[in-house]
Amino acid sequence: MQASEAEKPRIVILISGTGSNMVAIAEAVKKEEIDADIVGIISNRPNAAGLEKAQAMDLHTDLIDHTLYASRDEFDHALIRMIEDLKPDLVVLAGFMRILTADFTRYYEGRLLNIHPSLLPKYQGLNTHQRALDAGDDIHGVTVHFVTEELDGGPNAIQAIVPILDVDNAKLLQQRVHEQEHIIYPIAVKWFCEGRLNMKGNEALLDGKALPLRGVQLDSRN
Ligand code: NHR
Ligand code: GAR
Repeated sequence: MQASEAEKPRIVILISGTGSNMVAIAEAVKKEEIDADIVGIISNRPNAAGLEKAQAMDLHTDLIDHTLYASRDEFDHALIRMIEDLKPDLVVLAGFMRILTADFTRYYEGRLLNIHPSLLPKYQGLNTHQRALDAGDDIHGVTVHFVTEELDGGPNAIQAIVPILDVDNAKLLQQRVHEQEHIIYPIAVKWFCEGRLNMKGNEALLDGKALPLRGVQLDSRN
């Protein structure tokens, strides 16, 4: 391997399901829009559809079944060991559905990103699309944020706003949010790999400047 290749940022992506965000990031790397190496895709679910998609893209995959561990602590420590074998510079949660312990989030602090389907700090946790509809909101969206111990509480890097339509339901809304996810997650990963995006204290910085609470905001209505 050439020295220049060896120096590329190393990305590990954690998934639990479909893996469409993983694919969006992998395609951006393949197209050289992101200058990085994806060194592994790790799933906690044996039947995650994303595993086959990763293999079809010739990416290294690993499986760590959380049901085989007695506690969250034991699972997270085994997960850290599996990730460390891959020596990542960045760990990306892409539809990874296990809450992580403080030991894990502290270990990867500042190099751990997640995508969450709401305009954080609104609607942390699960079932976000239905909750936005039930609240009568006229906008919804998706956020990429640095992961800290506080669930969906770490500093935001980038968001996309998605309009809520009169005819909407959770499924339709989720589909439109998903399209935006595939745009903003590769952007955030690219910024990180270029050294432009980082976390300091409890703030996300872009080009050395603290980002506002919501992060950089894209508006899909424009
Ligand atoms: N861990 C920490 N500490 N902080 C975050 O911000 C995290 C995290 C782990 C995952 C992704 C997340 C989201 O974007 C994420 C962010 C799963 C759950 C959950 O309740 C909540 C949030 C997120 C992912 N999981 C259940 C659990 O018991 C299991 C649900 C299932 O398997 O379907 O872990 O929203
Ligand atoms: C995405 O919509 C992501 O925002 C969401 O899961 C989906 C995964 O899709 N994440 C969460 O809900 C985290 N709690 P994907 O597997 O196709 O990338």
